Amino acid sequence: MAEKQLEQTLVLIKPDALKNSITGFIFSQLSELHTGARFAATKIVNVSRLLAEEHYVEHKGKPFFEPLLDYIMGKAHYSEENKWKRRVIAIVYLGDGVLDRIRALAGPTNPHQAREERPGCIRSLGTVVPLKDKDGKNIGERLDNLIHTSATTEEAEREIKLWFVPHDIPPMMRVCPTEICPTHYYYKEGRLYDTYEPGSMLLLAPGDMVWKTDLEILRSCGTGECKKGRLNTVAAKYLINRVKV
Ligand code: 3AN
Repeated sequence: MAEKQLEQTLVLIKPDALKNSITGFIFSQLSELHTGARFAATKIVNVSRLLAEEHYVEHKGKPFFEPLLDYIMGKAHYSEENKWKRRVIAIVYLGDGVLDRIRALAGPTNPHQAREERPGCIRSLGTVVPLKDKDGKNIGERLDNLIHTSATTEEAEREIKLWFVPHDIPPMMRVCPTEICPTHYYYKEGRLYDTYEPGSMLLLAPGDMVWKTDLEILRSCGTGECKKGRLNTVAAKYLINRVKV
């Protein structure tokens, strides 16, 4: 009998939830008792612009894109003086039906709508912040909705691979295929190198375990200038918590 594919989802506890100390409430809501979901991985992340842009790539170009980046990077909730507090908690959950169950507990994207339609859901505790341009003209809203949760199986896979490396997740809890990296990869300003360049960061070394798709992207990039978008989907993760953001 073929082994059953485990269902996985990514949850981000965003800076407004941390600032308002409702992390415990969220963990409790998402507990195995309520959702059947089991923790597979968790990490505290100082979100870089690179990672934020990749996470919200589908919203690039929309009027709320820049405020959305400031929000997930913690800039909207923590001043420059308190920038060390800017972080999110990223969690991988596994279990039957976790995508839908956790999305249902999170509730609608817009906290006003959440309060109206699903009182008591997590996002019903969020806020909607009006956005104005420098002349005071209304330019939309920022939805401070406390948590992110993957929308589909495909999105969960893309997002988990963006935030986590295989060894963040116990081997029996990994859903996506892995491969052993046979070579060195260094990264600097959107370029890939196979030997150390001054100022570059080592992304991978021979023997490292990586997502199969990461290696496919790195191989297709070759060295030097790469189709930036694709390289950044891989580089963003290996730079997590390695450089000040
Ligand atoms: P969800 O987080 O419910 O899956 P998405 O993926 O459509 O919703 O949007 C991701 C994030 O982008 C939302 N959590 C919200 O912060 C922001 N966002 C989405 N739509 C809007 C909008 N119309 N105005 C402002 N922010 C938005």
